[in-house]
Amino acid sequence: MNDSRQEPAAAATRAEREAFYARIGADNLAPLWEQLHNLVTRTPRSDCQPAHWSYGKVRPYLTEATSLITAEEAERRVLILENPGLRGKAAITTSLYAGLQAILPGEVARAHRHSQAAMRLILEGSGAYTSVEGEKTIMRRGDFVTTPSWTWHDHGNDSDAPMIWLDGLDVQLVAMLDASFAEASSEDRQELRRPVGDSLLRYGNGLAPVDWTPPANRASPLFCYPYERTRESLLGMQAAGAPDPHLGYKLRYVDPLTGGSPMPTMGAYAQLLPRDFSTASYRCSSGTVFTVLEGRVEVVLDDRVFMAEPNDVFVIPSWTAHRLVAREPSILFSFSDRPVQELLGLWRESRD
Ligand code: GTQ
Repeated sequence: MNDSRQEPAAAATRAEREAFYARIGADNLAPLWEQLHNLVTRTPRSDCQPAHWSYGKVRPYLTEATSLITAEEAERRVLILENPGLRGKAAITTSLYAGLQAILPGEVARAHRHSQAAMRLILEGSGAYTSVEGEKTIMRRGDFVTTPSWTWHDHGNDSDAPMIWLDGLDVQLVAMLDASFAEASSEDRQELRRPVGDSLLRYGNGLAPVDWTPPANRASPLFCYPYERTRESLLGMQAAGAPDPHLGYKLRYVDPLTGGSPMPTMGAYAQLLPRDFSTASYRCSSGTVFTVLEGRVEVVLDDRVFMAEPNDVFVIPSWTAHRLVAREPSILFSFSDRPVQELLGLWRESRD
């Protein structure tokens, strides 16, 4: 046969291979076979870890932050919720950012816009505002407020108490795509072009302006989803029938014009668990950030259990089996990258 044929690869020593890798490395090449199974895993393998932030623990730090820096100086006075498996990346999941923002009476967080979409879930206080594209929304506890990609937004507090909310942004998704743009406004507070509540009246009553056309940022024109309405829907569902064994009574926030998520990169959810209800084990491919609006929920993972109380935040990584056990009648808010995964045909769940 052909004597000039090359020796089979198995004959090469580790040292020979390493020398080869070093040589090709200098030419910006790498051997796939050394990492194939880390790149293409049988199931999701995430550096994101389950984590729990107790509001009782974090709240005093927020007070401390308010005495160390003004909202004006900080632009946004936020403590980032850093996932312990992703330290230094400002990430709560691999794809998403979360933080707790505090704004004191009289303070203003000046207007800016960026390609990152943001959502707020109001945890404490009542009566501060977010203005989005010239429309002011007065915020109350439990309200879900969006500032979609590239919309001007500023926050202010005309009430007489601090306001604290959970911020969720698609920072890591946008960074991964190298698609971050940002711009500061010349005005601290946007000039208002529409009355308070305008978008709720135009888009939140099962109606829409007859000539409505979808915006370029593919976001819902409805910016505020008042908690009293969300709560009413959850309680109505509870009165009408049995809960889903894995999810309890769970609703998703929608863009009323498309039925899709309020913003293309993040989905948001509200979930009611009756007292003593225990969800069956569940996991999905979207790492999910939760906060408790009402009640107390025991979060049961394979290797740990923790109790989530009102305003606590916790995160369940991708493909991590968990059960939620309501020790009191409970309402949870959550958000994730699920709409992105669904659009890309990637999203999966397992109802074990
Ligand atoms: O309120 O605009 O937590 O731009 C991070 C970045 C909040 C905001 C954050 C932001 C904002």
